[in-house]
Amino acid sequence: MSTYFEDISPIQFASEGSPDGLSFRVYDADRIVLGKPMRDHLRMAVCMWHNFAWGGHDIFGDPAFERPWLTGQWDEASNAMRIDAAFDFIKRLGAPFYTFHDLDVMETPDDLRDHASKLAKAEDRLSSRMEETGIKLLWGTANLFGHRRYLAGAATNPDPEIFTYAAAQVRLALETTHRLGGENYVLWGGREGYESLLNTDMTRELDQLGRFLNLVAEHKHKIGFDGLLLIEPKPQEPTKHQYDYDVATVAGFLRKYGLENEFAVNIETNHATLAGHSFEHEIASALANDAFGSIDINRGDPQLGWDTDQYPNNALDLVLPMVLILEAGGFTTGGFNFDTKLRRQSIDPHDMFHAHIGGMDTLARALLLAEKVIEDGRLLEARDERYSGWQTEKGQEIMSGNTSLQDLADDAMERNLSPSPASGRQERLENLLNELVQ
Ligand code: XLS
Ligand code: NI
Ligand code: NI
Repeated sequence: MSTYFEDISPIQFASEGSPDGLSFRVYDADRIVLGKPMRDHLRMAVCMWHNFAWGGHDIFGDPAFERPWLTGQWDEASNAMRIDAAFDFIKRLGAPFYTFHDLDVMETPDDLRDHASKLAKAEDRLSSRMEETGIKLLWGTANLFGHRRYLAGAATNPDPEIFTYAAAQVRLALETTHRLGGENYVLWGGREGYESLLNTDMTRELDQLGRFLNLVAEHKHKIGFDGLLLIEPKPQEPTKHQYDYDVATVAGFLRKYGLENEFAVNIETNHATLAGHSFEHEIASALANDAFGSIDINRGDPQLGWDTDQYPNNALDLVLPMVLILEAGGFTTGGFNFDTKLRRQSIDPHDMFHAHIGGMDTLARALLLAEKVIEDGRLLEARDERYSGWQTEKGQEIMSGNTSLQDLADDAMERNLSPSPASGRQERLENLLNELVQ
């Protein structure tokens, strides 16, 4: 087993905190909230890529993190060290799940057959570490964007041979995820998008993506994987126009290609921001489209227009999202994945703990505040009250589909209807929310 984190004791809940900051002040896994332990509400996962595969390089600078497994070589020894260190970290942290891309956990492959055998080797190691630690897999995915073969996309590539290669890679990643007991499989649209219409046939590319996702759904059923298939919307980056722009775009796309019952969405907080939406808007949009699946809980920076993948640290921002999720019955197979990375100057092993502890406490605090809002009931009642007209016989008749436009028009004429507007009371409700989260 890894020794990299050995001076860090398992992180415990201590409401008063501890001088070194290495304890949870709010996240108390077994604490019951609205009838369920916090652990089961939040279903938190640590991602392999930013924490264990990324070396802290950026577009201007070299890797900044000196981890024993970041040797510059993705060989057998460094890969084994990486997987062991990850499980050691997650165990000490006390998060129940992890997430990975195929290429985060395996040695660099020479070709496709080599990819298959190296992934199988990685699977053995992951499987042993999972058994020893009890840590489970929230979702797996395939990296279809890093290698230069995917410069012009994977499923949306102009070359069917690259589409075929991507199909092979997804088959392997999906089957690996299935055998490891993964609860979901994610497809983030990597480089499925375009830079310029001078060289892009958008209609064709969307048809290719629809075809690809249909193939993935067929295969899921063929192998008996009963987790959710999730698409992760993002508006731009790496391409200028990503096809999976936001939840609404994905929902429309899924319907066009007959996939609305096969895929749900994995919503990332900062992807919502980049799309010009609030996070809660994207959640509400997924719920409205029966497509709510899972969440990547990394946030952006209000001044920066790219994916900074920061740890959540403001519980107030997350109260409304949490209320929406709880009202909808919570996660089924989804959870909160920390698709987060450290700031480049946070080079100590402790920093990775502080970052996740802060993120987990923030989610726990948001959960407790959401519980208050729900138990108080006034906010949700006020919202329902706004629509109370629709509970009347008249309202229900309109929605039942048994009235025509002419019926409504005749009725309105007959009664010479002159309804008056009602206040939306937004400021009153903002004050009420502030009162509740004191
Ligand atoms: C990139 C995405 C990515 C996915 C997994 O912006 O967030 O990290 O979550 O491929
Ligand atoms: Ni993500
Ligand atoms: Ni992202």
